[in-house]
Amino acid sequence: KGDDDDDVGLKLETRPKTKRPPLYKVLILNDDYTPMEFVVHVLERFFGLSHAQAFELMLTVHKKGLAVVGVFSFEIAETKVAQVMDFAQRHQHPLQCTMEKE
Ligand code: NFA
Repeated sequence: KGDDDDDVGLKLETRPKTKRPPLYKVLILNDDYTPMEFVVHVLERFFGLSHAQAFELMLTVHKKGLAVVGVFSFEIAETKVAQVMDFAQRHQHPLQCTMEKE
């Protein structure tokens, strides 16, 4: 492709930019000390799960070692992690909650 033209080297947009913001998985990790009922309560309280859903997901974490408990924008994920970590610490349980880019 020659360059003996009069364009200014700028790419014109073709498709419209509709890039969505990245999503983040929030994970709960198993440990040997946090009571099962406490984890169920956390999942109900901070992730809006029913008691049955929360119990099932708690058991998944207990058996597999960890599970994704929700997928959120960065700011919401960060808030969920902070809320769970603060709540666990206040109750002196070692429960761990983290986030990772999806
Ligand atoms: N493993 C914990 C127990 O047996 C329960 C638990 C589940 C802890 C999920 C953390 C996350 N008491």
